[in-house]
Amino acid sequence: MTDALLALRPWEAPEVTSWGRLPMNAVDRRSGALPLDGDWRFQLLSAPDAPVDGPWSSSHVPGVWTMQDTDDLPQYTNVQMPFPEYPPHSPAANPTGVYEREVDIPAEWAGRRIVLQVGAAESVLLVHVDGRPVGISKDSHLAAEFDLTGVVRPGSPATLRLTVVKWSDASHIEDQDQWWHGGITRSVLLYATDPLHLADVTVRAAYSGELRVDCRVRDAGGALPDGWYLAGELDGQPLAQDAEFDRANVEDERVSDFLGEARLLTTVPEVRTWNAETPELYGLTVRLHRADGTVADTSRHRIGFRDVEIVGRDLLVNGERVFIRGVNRHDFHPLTGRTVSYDDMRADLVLLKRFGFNAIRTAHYPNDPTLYDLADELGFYVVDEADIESHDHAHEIADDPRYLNAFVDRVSRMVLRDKNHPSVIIWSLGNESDYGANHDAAAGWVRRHDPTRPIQYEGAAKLGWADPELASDIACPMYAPLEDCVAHALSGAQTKPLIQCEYSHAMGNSNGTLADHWAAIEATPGLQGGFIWEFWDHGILQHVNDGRPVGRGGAGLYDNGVAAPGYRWAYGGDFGETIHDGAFIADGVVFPDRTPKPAMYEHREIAAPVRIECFRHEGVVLTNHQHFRGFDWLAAVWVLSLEDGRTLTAPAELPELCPGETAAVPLPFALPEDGGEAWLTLRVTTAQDLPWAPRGTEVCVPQVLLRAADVPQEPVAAGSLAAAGSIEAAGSVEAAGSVEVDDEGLLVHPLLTAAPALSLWRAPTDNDELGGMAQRWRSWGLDALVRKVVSVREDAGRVTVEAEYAGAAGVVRHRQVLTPVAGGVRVEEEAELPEAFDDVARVGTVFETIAGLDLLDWFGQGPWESYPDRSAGAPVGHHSVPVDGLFTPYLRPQESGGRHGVRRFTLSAPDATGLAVVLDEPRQVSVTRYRAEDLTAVTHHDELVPRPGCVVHIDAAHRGLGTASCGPDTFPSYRVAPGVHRWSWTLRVL
Ligand code: IPT
Repeated sequence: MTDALLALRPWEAPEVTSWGRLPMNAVDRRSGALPLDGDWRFQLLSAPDAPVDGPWSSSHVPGVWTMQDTDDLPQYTNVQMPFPEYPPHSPAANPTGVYEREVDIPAEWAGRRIVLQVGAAESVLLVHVDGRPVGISKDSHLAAEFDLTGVVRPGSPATLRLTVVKWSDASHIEDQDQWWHGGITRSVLLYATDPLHLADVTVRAAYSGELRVDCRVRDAGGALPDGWYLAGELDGQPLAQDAEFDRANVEDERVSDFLGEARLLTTVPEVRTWNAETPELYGLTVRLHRADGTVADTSRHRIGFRDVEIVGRDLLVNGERVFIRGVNRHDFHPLTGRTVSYDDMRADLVLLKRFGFNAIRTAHYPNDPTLYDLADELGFYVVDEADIESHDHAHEIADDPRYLNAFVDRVSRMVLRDKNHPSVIIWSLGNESDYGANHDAAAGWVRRHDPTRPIQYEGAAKLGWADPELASDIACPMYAPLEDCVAHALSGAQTKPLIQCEYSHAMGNSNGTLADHWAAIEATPGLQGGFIWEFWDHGILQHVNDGRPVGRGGAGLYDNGVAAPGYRWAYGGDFGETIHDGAFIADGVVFPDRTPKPAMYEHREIAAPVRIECFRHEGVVLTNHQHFRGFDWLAAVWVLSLEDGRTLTAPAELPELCPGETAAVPLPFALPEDGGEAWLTLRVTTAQDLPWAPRGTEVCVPQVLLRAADVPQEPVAAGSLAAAGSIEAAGSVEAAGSVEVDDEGLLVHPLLTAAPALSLWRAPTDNDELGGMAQRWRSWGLDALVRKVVSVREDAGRVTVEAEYAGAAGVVRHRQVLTPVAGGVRVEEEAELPEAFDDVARVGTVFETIAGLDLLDWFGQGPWESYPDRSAGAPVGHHSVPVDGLFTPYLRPQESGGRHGVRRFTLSAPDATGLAVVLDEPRQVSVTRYRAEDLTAVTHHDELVPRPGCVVHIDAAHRGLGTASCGPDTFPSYRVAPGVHRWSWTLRVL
């Protein structure tokens, strides 16, 4: 017998968005339900209509089968679809998971309405109970509910079968930039209600304290009995009901199960309002009472009082133009794929709070419902995005009437689910799906249903940032050049808030110019922020030997961003996929184990609630850079770092400042007259335990220069090198001893295994590769320059070495002047780059040391990795990090581990022997175990073999990181120009 559901072939019918599925609503049924999570019987079929006759294995629910014990493995594509069929078609080979289990329907549910909720299944769900067809659902990231009342018998077992078809018409509108999986990704449960039940609750809680709660009731038939009433309470205080139920017209027998609606109203005096800084919540309970006063149904909510509106070109929360310091977040876990636990989500948000983020875009689908509870509680502004991305076939689908239902269905179901969350401030119609009538239809639905929030859609906004006709209230571009944003804001034509839905692509070693972006955003009315792409590096933990995903049992097999030996973080292509998009999936600000990348520290500082504006004779000028609160949640300590090695600390008293206010506080120290360059840092921490940070958690480390370094003394070298000046800030320059060079003019030194040589290249970052720079560098031959010594001259102990470094597209002239100084050698260098080398990676020195020098101490920016266009998060000070801890393990090995603004450093062994280097001025330095070519020779971090010694780079100039893997390159001011570069440094033995 043909199965009725299968006979519909719903996987090839975009018009069919569901069948037998209950309307979405905001009544939370998670408590008091019968959980059905756990191991289910499982068969993976080759196609949805293949017979279910194989042996049963088992599969964990919630979970994706692609990360469990099947042959259907994860596959990563970005824009391209993983199969060639055009919409609405799907491939004949279509993995289909059949999940089965028995459920004992509680006897006490007799007479009640029994509902099955499937949290999420991708991409088509077919439900059978005891072999009978019950329903169909699509929309992979929202729950589906089915009424089983007439299908199951309380007190008896029932067999549930959930069939999940992986590929369908819906896949074409779920073409997000992420791994493709199949399975049931969120919890499954059963619950029971009275037949007459709360069908939906809609809360409007305003900044003024006004509260309106609209409740709908339904029954499977019949009229609303007399005397039933609704009651509610807010934090224990009863709410007034404004009127009787407004009943539906039930005279017409054919009228649906909708019975009526009622409203609860109140105004809370002196309401504690909600915003992302002080997320005050109230507990709302709504009860449906029978005529005798007993409770028929209850719905509990945590609500927040706040307003969202657009006034002019500003998005206002509670009347304030708030900055949106956002990130795009997928539901992701390296062991479970798309299934995330409460603890995981909480950890995500706690980390984001600690690093200054205040907003999340739920890219590119509604995230797990718990995420919104946590956003309400911890304080985030959420752009809630519908599960629509038709990237590969965007143009065909946006106006395809066969997909009209799906667009409206997905957007409206998201709104119906999430409308009561104070955190949700904007609805997004989806991502990268062109723009068509289907979007306007969905936008129309939202505008009517929820006029309290703006909508945004990048695909519409890009047709005209100021165009009022388009279905986007926000100008929400992705990866727009900063100058375009500023120009728009200054043009006089801006009509909508400009908040980039994606910017600062965090792939590999990236997020260059973030601080420049924020300087412009804060200085330019009309610019309000954006959402970094993205939170996660989606590396899946994989066994190296057999290439299988590790799955749920892998906890503990990674640490500090690195997989344990024998494992690695898989990216596109690592599961044998032929169609894939490689490491483009590793583009987050955290590693797959949630270890923050250095860019997170950059963000934290940019988002600092306390700013040091400047140091003036009257003291240190501080600003409260928040929107809603003072400094009472913060504690602080002053730290004075002197170049000579001294560090002084003093307690700090933060002034009472309202948001936006500035005040000068006295300098906490008498600045010592000696000691050279002096930096004052305010180390700001949490003053008490917060839900997202224990007391004492560092919040920011703003800094101000109190005294600049002494001006270098008289030049010492002859000729054009003189311009480089002395590298000695305070030391003597008298010649001492001699310098030894070999036949090639290369320095011979007992602590060096490779002599100082010129370096113009770095292991290309993802930005360098995808932005085309790496290709140019290779074509110029920068990765394989051939050195030829031209002359070696000795003059009074000083050796001058002239050399040429030849690449395919030009020759670089290089001169080193080696002067013996007490305990070491001063190296003065000059390199002249031909015009053809107009944008190189670096100009500097590279040398290698003997093994055993395992600790780097430096005075400069740190302790985090920093680069010329990403150095705001690294204060100047005395830092000390083991060499092995300096390298950042980006998933695809690349330039990594640099430190910006280094003035001097030592590399030492445990017995304090080693070397010391003093630089002529603050320089980019890196000390790692890898040569640039070591990093480029491999594709994954686990393949790297550390060298025993150190590879040390001292750069006169180093190209910024930019974000060119997707978006703008670094600014011209951070690029390395051709022509003459000069630098100098002194090497001494400790
Ligand atoms: C943009 C996508 O919206 C996002 O999902 C991700 O793919 C990002 O880029 C890059 O990682 S689309 C891009 C083609 C601009």
